[in-house]
Amino acid sequence: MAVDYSLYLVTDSTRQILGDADLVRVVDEAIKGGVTIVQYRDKQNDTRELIRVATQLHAVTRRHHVPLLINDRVDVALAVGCEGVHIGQDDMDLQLARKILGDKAIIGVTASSVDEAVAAVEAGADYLGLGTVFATPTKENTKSIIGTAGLRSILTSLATLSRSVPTVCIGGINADTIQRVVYQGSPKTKPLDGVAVVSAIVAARDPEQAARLLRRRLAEPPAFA
Ligand code: TZP
Ligand code: MG
Repeated sequence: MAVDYSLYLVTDSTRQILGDADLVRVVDEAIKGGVTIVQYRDKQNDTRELIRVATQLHAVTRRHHVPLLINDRVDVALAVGCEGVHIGQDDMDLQLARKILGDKAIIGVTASSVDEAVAAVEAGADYLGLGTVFATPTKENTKSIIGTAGLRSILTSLATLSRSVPTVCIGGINADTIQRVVYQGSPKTKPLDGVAVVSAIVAARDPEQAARLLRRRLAEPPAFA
């Protein structure tokens, strides 16, 4: 079944971003507002807690027929039986993750350069997360800020490959910046398949409305040009 990457929610469990809100509820509301895929990203909790929260999130995402992926942790994805994982350059090797999770799993890879993106496609990634586009307080130890120019050069290189892989971008994307990353204006550019956000939804007072606004911006013609 084709995966809809158009509005990709990445979670954050830190109180700076989540505030007093309950993560499971945030995810439920965000999906009601138009989120199409969810990645549970939690760098703090221990394994037992990760599995507990992921199981709760999976109950919600399944109800809405939206895929749930786990950041970094192939073991947690396997334990929970969710749809896949998202791995970075320092995480488990893609082929090993594939061996563990099987062909049906969705395996996404973060890429910050043309070389990383091409290698991930060749290794069999199901989609790529491209970034960090704009500097963001949500991810402080970001290795590389690629900007819209970096994003464009990766997309242009990917367009020359024989295998086409969906792409989403991440980093500093919100209602104000979303159109700048989506409409990059080059006919040679492979269009993005989606945008990934953390704080634009997780930190919002009303995650459902925040997701709706992002969807509206995705559907509107660009406000600049
Ligand atoms: N990877 C690159 S940037 C980032 C991740 C997980 C965080 C993006 O957070 P925000 O709040 O959408 O800028
Ligand atoms: Mg990682």
